[in-house]
Amino acid sequence: MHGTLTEKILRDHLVSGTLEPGQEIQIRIDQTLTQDATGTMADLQFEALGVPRVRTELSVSYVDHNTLQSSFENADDHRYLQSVAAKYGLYFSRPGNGICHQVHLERFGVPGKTLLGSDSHTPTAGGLGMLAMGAGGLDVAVAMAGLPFTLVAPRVVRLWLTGSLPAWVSAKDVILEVLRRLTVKGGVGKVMEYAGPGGATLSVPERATITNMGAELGATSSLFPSDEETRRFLEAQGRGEAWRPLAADEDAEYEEQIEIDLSALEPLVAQPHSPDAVTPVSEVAGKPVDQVCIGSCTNSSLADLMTVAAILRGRHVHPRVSLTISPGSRQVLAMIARNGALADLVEAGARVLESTCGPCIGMGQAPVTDAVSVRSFNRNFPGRSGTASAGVYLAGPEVCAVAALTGELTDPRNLGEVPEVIVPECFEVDDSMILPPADDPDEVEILRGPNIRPVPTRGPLEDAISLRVLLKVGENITTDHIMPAGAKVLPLRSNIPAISAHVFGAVDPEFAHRAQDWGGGFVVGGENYGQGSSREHAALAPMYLGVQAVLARSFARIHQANLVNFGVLPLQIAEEDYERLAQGDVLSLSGVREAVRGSAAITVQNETQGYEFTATPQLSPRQVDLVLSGGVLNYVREQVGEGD
Ligand code: MIC
Ligand code: SF4
Repeated sequence: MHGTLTEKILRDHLVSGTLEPGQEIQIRIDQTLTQDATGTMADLQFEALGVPRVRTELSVSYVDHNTLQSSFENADDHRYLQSVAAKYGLYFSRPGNGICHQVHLERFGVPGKTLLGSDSHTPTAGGLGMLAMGAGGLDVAVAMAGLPFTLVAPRVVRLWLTGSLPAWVSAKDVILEVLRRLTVKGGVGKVMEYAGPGGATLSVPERATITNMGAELGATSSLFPSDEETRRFLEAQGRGEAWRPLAADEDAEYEEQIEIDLSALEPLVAQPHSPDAVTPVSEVAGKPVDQVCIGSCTNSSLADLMTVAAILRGRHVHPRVSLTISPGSRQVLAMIARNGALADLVEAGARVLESTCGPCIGMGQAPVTDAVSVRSFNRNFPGRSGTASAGVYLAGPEVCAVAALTGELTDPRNLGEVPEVIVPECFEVDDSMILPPADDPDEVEILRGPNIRPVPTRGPLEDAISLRVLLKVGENITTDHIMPAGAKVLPLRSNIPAISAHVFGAVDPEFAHRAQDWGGGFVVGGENYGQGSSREHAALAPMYLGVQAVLARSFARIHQANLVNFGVLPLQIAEEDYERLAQGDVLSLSGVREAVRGSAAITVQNETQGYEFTATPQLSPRQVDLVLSGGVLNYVREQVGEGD
């Protein structure tokens, strides 16, 4: 990684370890972000650490996910988050102010700094030349306490962009092309570093669309250099002083190089149910569409919505299509309101929603049965829209807008000239929905509603475990499979006993009962187990149900860390062993603690089928003690206890 931009930022922040790909390193975190769906757990954990004030340069608590208040839970959580922010020194972005990643890009991101967020799309800020990463809430809470973040030093890939985007082709098509080539596993353990003359032609929000969806590649992060375009964006936000130039050295060494000629791209879509099932829209043209949703942290910038408005202006949404628009931030909404684009959207028949995640996380707008829904979002995992039978296509805002007009997937190039959009030189800045921390923290009382329950823990890792396989799942299982989101389940994010009833809900509704009846057990998975979101509930709730270990062919980075943080053992198994295992098999593991301590393979006896195989703990040296203690909270308690 010598001379790469990634190396420069990591070196500036290195606390311990060697910058060799694959080695465990610790880095200083300058900024953190949390959002309401993961933030209540993060804040509860931060409170438990007993630190009086956050020790970062900046920590922001956003409310953008759980904004449908159909009962008291979400409102209670928001009030709790606001009181924690005031007391412990976080800025609080109120509900309605916008989606965390969009607002962070606009108002807080700084080139060359590190950002850790309890949301997998935190690398959006990489569009500004920031090294931004997603993590579980507990890891973010620890970073808020001023402690370094541990990660495996990444391999660095250079994505060299040449040419410029043709008419009707957008930044979304760039990242869809990368996903088409590399798949949802293609970025695991890597930072995707974009550069080249083509990159220089892209605006910061366009770059952010690309770095945002690096999460779908499984990448640790994605970033662009900080150049004149970055300066322009920061100056337009009234934050010119935050700018500094940053780029990789000319002779930087990369593990892999990929070249993309922007001029050769065409409008693409990701087909149901994976962001890497990418095909040109022309190949699926003519497919009737029921719903179009535009927004999300991927594509909800001012330019995106002005482009959509310009396409829709003077036309009307097809009678079959329900079109929703979620502006990325209050800034975007205020500006389209003033410049008339909002009126164009409304007149065309769009349903304008709050500046929040909304339909992206199934917080309302579940489409009709068997729907085809076309979304400018980043994830189309099964069931995520709230309608199990729906098929979601991911596309750029242009393809979405045109589908809303024609009522079918359409190659937008058929519409003729692309309408020209001129983004103003200055954004309207109004931070009045961002509350600074209290001046008198001692006076602030933490306000907890009945929905906010303590974080459960388990006992230390046992040496001998004999339990059944509760469930066997396939490849690329997402955290949406493990711990569904949506309007019904999300309000339970601060209440693990309640939310655990929904674990694997869409895959096997009997899972939670079976786990309880069988006294816990194991989950068996294929490759890239736990890809997708950072939600630690996908580890915490199975742990609460007694899941002792996950035996999988490989794990996604954030989910692996979350399993360890809550004392669930991640075990790697070979393909043939994966094939043989079946739900209900009784597995006996012995000498577990010894094997974990020595990073050795564990012998597993399949009592039901009568054979033996091995499973290898997937743990970094630092994680060994955590898992032996039964998770970070136990580990910290032990350490504190020993100190007494
Ligand atoms: C998502 O897009 O899946 C989420 C909701 O933003 C998650 C976080 C969460 O589950 O709260 C993510 O991406 O990490
Ligand atoms: Fe919100 Fe969707 Fe972005 Fe997740 S991916 S932060 S749910 S807009």
